Amino acid sequence: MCDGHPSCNDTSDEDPAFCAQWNCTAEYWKCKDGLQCILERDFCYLSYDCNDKSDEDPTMCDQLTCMENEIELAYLVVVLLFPLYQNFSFLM
Ligand SMILES: [Ca+2]
Repeated sequence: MCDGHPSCNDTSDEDPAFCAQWNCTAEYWKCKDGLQCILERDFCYLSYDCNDKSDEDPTMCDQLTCMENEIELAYLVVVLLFPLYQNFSFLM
């Protein structure tokens, strides 16, 4: 359905008018043109899956990378700094 690969013999599942109304199922994202659903993990994956190439849009992908960095930073604070803080209070 709306993934660029016709599932029906008459390709009606890839009809642009239909796909524009279609909500992607879980773990699928819509391309910017609203006509295709592609797997979430195929976004920013260095290969074009959307016909309009919106899944590799550098502006959007930069933001995604930022989000991941922030999650890693939060993880570092909890995993590394919190035990340090605990040891430090212990020494006091
Ligand atoms: Ca991609």
